[in-house]
Amino acid sequence: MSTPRQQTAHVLYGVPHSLYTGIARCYLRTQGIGYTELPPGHPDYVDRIMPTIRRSIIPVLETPEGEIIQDSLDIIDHFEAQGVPYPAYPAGPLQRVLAVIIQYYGMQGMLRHAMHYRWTYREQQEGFLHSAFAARSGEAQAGKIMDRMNSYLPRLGITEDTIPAIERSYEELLRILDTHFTHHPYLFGGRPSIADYGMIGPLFAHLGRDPVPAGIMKVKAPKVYRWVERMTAPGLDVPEFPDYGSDFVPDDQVPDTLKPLLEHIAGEIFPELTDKLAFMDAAIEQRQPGDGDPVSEKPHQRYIGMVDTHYRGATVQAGVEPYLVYVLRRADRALAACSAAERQRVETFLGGAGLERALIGDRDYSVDRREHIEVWERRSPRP
Ligand SMILES: N[C@@H](CCC(=O)N[C@@H](CS)C(=O)NCC(=O)O)C(=O)O
Repeated sequence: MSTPRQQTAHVLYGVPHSLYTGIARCYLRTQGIGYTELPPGHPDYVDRIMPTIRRSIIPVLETPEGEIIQDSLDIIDHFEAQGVPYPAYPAGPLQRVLAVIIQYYGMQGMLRHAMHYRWTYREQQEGFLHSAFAARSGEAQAGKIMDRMNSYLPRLGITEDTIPAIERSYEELLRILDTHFTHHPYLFGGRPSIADYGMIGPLFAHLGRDPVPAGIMKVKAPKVYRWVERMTAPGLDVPEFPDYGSDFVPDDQVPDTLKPLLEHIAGEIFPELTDKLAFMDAAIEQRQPGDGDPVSEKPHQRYIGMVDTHYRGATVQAGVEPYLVYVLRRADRALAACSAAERQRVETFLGGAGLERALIGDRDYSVDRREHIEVWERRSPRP
């Protein structure tokens, strides 16, 4: 094993075409945190990081003090706890809960769009993808890894039956966001929130970069393309909004142009999310895991099973990832910190937007991360 790097800046292990690395990278750039990006093939990653986190996954952040953090969300939370120039969690409970739900949509729901546009159009963008994968894993391995990625499509619910709906969804999303970003630089106002960081994952690494979907974005939604540039720039990149300021919209209000996005999300994440939660409820009931038990047998296994469900009316099978609980529990925690009156206001809004079932709520389990591994939390379920 090699000894820890003598480093003065943070190291981000990742690659340009990785969805979750993009989330962490945008955050570091926005906050002006110096970092060096190294690929996961680097000896430091292979000899030191991988044995610590017990799987090969990116992004991983290594701090100058030698702390190792895997998970894009945890990397954000690490810096939020220290204080940053542009905090990403809105203080208002409604904005905060909605931001978590939008973040979930970006990090989980939009995997389908990202993977579809990358791999279904493989032939048209083979050279671009090959160059990226060869840079990460070498010429000899690139083709094999690309084939493996390609083979994930069915378990993500990307099939002949769902592809037309996925494309309609992407184009509708672009229309909605293009209107929104005509009026606001970021989703909740003057700086990126966790909602923006969730959405930038797929909208940068795949949809904003791979030739076929990036072309669609540039032609159909130039303001969204500008937001992608804005999110990947250092600090705030807002020449179109010189007087806007860097605050979230005041008084915990929801911008009118964001409401169609919430409708879009509600129309798409159900019944799939409800079905996945029901599957997880049953698995917990049957397996009765203890507090701290890993969510899957091996750390790299992200699914605990497959569920038959629907995506925009089409029948699909989808892998059930306990990680979704890890993301969405943040909404419950925001609500738990509210007064009864605030809670009522948020719940009424969620009910009106058809999003109340996005809360994990009163279940006797949660998902935590301990020693870099996702585990069931049974002790005293949060919130
Ligand atoms: N929840 C993780 C997901 C990270 C993730 O899925 N990373 C992908 C690349 S974008 C990866 O390393 N996959 C390899 C694997 O899981 O074996 C995060 O947010 O950091």
